[in-house]
Amino acid sequence: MTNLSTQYTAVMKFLKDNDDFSIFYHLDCDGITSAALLTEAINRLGKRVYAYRPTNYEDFKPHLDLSDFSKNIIICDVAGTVVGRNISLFSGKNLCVLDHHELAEPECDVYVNPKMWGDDVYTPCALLTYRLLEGLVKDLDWVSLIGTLSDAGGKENKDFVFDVCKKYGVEPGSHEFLLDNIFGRAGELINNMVIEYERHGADEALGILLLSKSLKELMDNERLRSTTEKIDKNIKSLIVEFATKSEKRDNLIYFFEMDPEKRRYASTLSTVLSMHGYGDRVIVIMTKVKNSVEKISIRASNVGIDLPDILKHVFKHMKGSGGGHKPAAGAQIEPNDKEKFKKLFVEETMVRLEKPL
Ligand SMILES: [Mn+2]
Repeated sequence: MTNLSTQYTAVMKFLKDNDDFSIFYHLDCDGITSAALLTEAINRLGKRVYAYRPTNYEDFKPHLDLSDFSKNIIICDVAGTVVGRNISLFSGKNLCVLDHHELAEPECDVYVNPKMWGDDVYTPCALLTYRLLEGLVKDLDWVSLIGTLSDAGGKENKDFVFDVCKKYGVEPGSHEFLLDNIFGRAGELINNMVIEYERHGADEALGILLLSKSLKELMDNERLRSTTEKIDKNIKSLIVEFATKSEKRDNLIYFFEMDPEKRRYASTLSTVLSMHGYGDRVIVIMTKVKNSVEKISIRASNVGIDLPDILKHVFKHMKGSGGGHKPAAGAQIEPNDKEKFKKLFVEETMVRLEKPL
């Protein structure tokens, strides 16, 4: 039978039998904290990690060159299905995959996913890694909690959140996902590094995390603080710009054309807007990303509409593509079709409103 303890044995064997490791981690706070926990565990076994690779799912393509990486690769927080589809990339390597997404069985040396033993509780990779390697990194519960909260794992893992908060004398807060505490804020600081400096920022955040001996030291880090201040300043001015320049239709839909230079803030901006005053509105942020592509990001958190369905109907009448989830979706059109898109999007939304305004 497969369970946490059989997989612990398998991971420990992988770590003890081998010597040089490269860690591939997902480019977000859950991936970064997972990589930090793994690194500490490896170091405490008297071994080293020689290379890191922050990854997007899109990276796992045939052109990904692995020749510069160690023979032993650990991948964390990337869906096993994505690894499995691209398994030939890793031929000749020893591979260990730690994952919390859907169950897959990529042909690798070690695969760990709680769903293997029927555990369907939402368990971010930082919590999985911690539970797996607790014997080696017990004191790093605070690192695991930062990753767990950042990946929206607070709601389903309240006991863990409350235990760690109690240990550090922290009030867990009252947010649905228990994000309104210092651990949640630490996750924001780390994710901000990725927003501002992308792949390089992820590596830098991992380095800062590994050098921080405590949560306080992490929170006091000058680089993390100044990056967050920079982003906050930019978001604040974008909110003002949104309020004055967005184009309002039917008191419901707000179209906003964003400066391509600020594109990396689009997702944060729409989240902040939907939390502050625009929660029951539809926010449509449009950015020209190439001469031929206009990218559109749409949020409708509390409106009762199905965005992918609306987009499907819009694209029956014009060129473009889109999809996503009911309250959050994305689309791509040609820049010349902006007005056409706006008109169709308003029409298709208004006929599908489930509740009258
Ligand atoms: Mn992730």
